Amino acid sequence: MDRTAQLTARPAHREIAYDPPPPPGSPRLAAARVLERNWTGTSTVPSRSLYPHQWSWDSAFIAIGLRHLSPLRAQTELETLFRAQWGDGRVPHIVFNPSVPLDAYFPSPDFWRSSAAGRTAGAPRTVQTSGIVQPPVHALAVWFTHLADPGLSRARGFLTGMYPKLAAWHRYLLHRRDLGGAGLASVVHPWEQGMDNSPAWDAPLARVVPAPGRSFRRADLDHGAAEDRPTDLDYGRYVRLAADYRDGGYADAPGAFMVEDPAFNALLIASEHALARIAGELGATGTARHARAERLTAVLLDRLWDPASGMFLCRDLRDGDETGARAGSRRPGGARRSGGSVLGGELVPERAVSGLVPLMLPTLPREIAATLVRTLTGPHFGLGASTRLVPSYDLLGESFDPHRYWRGPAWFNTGWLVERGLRRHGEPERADALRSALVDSALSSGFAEYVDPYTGGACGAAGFGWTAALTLDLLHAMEPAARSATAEGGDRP
Ligand code: 9WN
Repeated sequence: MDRTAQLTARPAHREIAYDPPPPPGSPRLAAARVLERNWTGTSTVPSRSLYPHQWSWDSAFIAIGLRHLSPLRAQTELETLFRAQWGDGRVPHIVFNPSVPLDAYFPSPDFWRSSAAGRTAGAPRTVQTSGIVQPPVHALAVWFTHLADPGLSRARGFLTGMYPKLAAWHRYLLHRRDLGGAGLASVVHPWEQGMDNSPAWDAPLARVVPAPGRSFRRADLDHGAAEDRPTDLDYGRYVRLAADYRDGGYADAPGAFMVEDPAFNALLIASEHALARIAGELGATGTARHARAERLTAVLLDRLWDPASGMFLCRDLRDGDETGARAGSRRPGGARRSGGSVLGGELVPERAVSGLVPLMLPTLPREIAATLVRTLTGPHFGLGASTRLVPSYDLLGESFDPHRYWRGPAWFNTGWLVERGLRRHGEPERADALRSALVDSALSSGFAEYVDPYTGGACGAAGFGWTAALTLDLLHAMEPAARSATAEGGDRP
């Protein structure tokens, strides 16, 4: 597509011109077809059936792949998401498509009631969203998308438009969500961390009194096998937590569930490095942001590193806090430490893939990176030994299940993050092997949402957005021209 046409093009339903067009029958074409099917005109749904709206971290991963096909669409994807940003800076985890029937996904817009319940927090009036967030992969995605076509990006003012929005997003997380007082962002719902049903949530969730089953209807079971999805009891707890948050006006006061998670914070740190790069590109200095990212890396180590497990763990801020043990007790302004003290909580003794994601961080001490690689390739995760992929949970853990949501299967976004980490920390052969395994299983599974870590068998939704997009990114990196390019060191200080 010529440059003028790209600049003036309005994204239209299924009207896509790829430059260069993928050859027929190629893996690239197969992935492009998934992204084409899932494109709505302004953004990409994770899955036409199971997830028919725009999801926050999905869109970031999708843009990272889409940029290789259409930098304009990748920019549009991210701009659409940030048009739904709230006044307090939060980026909602779902942006609802008003033309999708209410019963297609639960919880639907009439559950979240964002524009009314979120008014004080600055929820937009014209678009309906959820009120919780997802991991902040966005600055990284914006930076990578810019690098795919800097000329187009500059001509459209892409970075100039996105920078203040990204800065407000990070500010929200680093201030309003620093519920523990140590500097890390906390999640207040398992859906916020994106690995919804991880065994790491079992103990913190056990304190939550579930909403009665008759008070809601799950839509996910219309599309997914019940034995692969979270249980009804877990869903009742998810609903209770979200309803309490909503009924408190989405105010970020301490509540029944408050967890500092390693992947969520590692992505925030990597994105802070990317934001520093974006600032530099816009003529400002990114030094302060790089320095903050380095400080946060040190806090992450201090708060979440567990030498005995050889990896990072989640910190449950409510553990040992009797006053927080009453489910649903959200005490605005209350439980937050007095006098600026730090909430202790306890590490959750469950090995989940979240604890390996910080391997992507550039300023991780050498011995920590080496330990993470040992854990990844040891018996608990088995990479290169019992599996070619990265399981979402400890292969030896009591709760391991190769098919159930985030309790064992391999996901493509976490695999992609770990692949980057291996490459960054001097493990190119392991990274190459993981990359090949990710591409092979994405293709053979029909771009499944996730796969059995042992067999690569497809699970969840087929034609899944980030699986296709990240496959494109990995395929691109395998091309000789990309291998020699250095452009992407965007999250390096
Ligand atoms: C709740 C959309 C999302 C992903 C999450 C994944 C799943 C939703 C659900 O689907 O979560 O947000 O209904 O289970 O766990 O990571 O963003 O693909």
